[in-house]
Amino acid sequence: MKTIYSQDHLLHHSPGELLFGEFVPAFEKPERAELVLSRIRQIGLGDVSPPDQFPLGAITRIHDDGMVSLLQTASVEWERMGRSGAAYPYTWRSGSMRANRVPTSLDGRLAYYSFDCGTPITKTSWQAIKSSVDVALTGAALITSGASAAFSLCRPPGHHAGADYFGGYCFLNNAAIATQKLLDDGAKRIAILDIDYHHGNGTQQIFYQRDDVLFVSLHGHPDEEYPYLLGFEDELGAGPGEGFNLNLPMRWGTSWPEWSAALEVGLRRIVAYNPDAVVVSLGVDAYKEDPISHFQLGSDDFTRAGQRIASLDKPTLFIMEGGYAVAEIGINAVNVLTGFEEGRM
Ligand code: OKP
Ligand code: ZN
Repeated sequence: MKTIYSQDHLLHHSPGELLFGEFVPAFEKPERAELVLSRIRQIGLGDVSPPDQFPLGAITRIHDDGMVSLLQTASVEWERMGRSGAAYPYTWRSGSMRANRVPTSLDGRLAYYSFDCGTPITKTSWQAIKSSVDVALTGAALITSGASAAFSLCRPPGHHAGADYFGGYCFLNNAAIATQKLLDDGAKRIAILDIDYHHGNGTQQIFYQRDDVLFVSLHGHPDEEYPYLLGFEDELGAGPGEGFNLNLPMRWGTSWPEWSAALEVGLRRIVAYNPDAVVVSLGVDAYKEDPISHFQLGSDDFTRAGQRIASLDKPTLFIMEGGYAVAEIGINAVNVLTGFEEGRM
């Protein structure tokens, strides 16, 4: 399988995040993608190519214009105010605050368009954010031109980013943008299977009212796990999208038997939907040694997961999301891909 990768991801390097009251080094760091890339080369998964560049219109199909321009200018505005370091939001809008007017100040717009404190914008972040989208879109173009599978080695990740908010280390929703591109290029129905440990709240929100995208997510139960406010099983979609959202939340400590049973439920739902292609939000933070997660999957379980995803027998675009056990991130991510290839034979 072909991999799409850009070294521009190195231009986003978070100075750190606030975690349970302490400012700690960022878990989402550049070596993550470098280690996945070196594992791909080590086992000879296939060609690694750079992305093509796509117009901003592919992004604004999904995201609010004001948020996209904030991501581009925040660090310059931040510096102009005499501040150093990266642009961090300081407050957030919550349900009872007015949201019918976008603030004009920088801090106001950061409050309006973000939802957590772990997603700072540095001077060079935009170039990395844009390249991550291009990596996803180039993978989508491969699928449209007939590839049976492709791996978009995206960084920064995307599945927490909604139409008008960023957070959770995610700025733009790579999987959603790629999905929309597949539809715009002729697909009728796309299924997104999100196996990252965290709920893909952004992807869910973007497609919640639509029936041309089925969203299926396996994740830590929001009673216990980030992002806490979304990912419950009673979120089924709305309007024309009713019945096209499936959340499979699981408790801390979940290991392969229960996780794979949920995967089978998700796969059956996807089979019934009969999509033209499948987009996999590929996070490997369900791994037992992950420093911020609480599932118990082993490295071989990722191979098994890939094999089972192959049974769908659909063109499949893998998009890199999370995974913070850096020592094993290459093995775990690439195991999904090699498992998939084995399952296809
Ligand atoms: C991203 B992905 C707040 C940090 C809270 C965020 C976890 C984001 C996971 N300072 N943790 O789904 O792997
Ligand atoms: Zn995650």
